[in-house]
Amino acid sequence: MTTLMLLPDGMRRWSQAHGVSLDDGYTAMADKLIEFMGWAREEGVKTLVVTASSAANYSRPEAAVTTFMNAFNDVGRRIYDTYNFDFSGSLDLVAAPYISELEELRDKSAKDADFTLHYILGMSLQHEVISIFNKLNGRIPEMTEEILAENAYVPAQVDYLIRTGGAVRMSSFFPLMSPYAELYFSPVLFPDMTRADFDAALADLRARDRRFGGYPVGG
Ligand code: GPP
Ligand code: MG
Repeated sequence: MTTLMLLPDGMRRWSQAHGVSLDDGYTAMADKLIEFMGWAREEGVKTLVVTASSAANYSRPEAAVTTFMNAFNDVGRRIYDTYNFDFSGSLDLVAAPYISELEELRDKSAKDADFTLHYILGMSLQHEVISIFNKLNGRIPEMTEEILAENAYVPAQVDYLIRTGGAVRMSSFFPLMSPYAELYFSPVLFPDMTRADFDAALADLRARDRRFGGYPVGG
């Protein structure tokens, strides 16, 4: 029941390196994401959480925001009848037509599929905590871990997280309820990712000694 979270970074640099437009770079991302889903599914991943944007990404020029939103919506259109699809995040940051389409895709997606693609849009721990507080303020007697988990942007405990693009930081993509997610940082620009890169990431992640804050078993 592995939950894998992917931060697909590096499309602007990939476009520049190949002398193509940002639109073409994000088209390459969309194709790679579909390929990546096949790999993940083959490896037993049940839920793939993809960070489609951070809250800060919406401060980019409008054309750049349109480019990445179009690419992510396009992937949704290409997979909804094969996989279950869902999304969450700081949805107030996202233009209404994108949200309406994603809602439509979510509702008609293959609910019985054994694989779920889940987008997080406008990811930001600060926005997340503030929006949970504002949504529930006055409606619950006290916050509990269960209520927090039900309202968190990332819908499941993340086992493994892969960030491509070379940055060794979480930016605002940390999954609130997954303190023991194992992190893997790849230098590869996402559109260049190969099956061998994916296998190497997974082999590294699977070899980790996961203790969840406890002592080693038998130790
Ligand atoms: C970033 O590529 C990708 C997105 C907008 C998707 C989600 C964001 C993440 C950082 C995972 P980019 O446009 O930032 O390319 P580069 O890193 O080359 O500037
Ligand atoms: Mg980037």
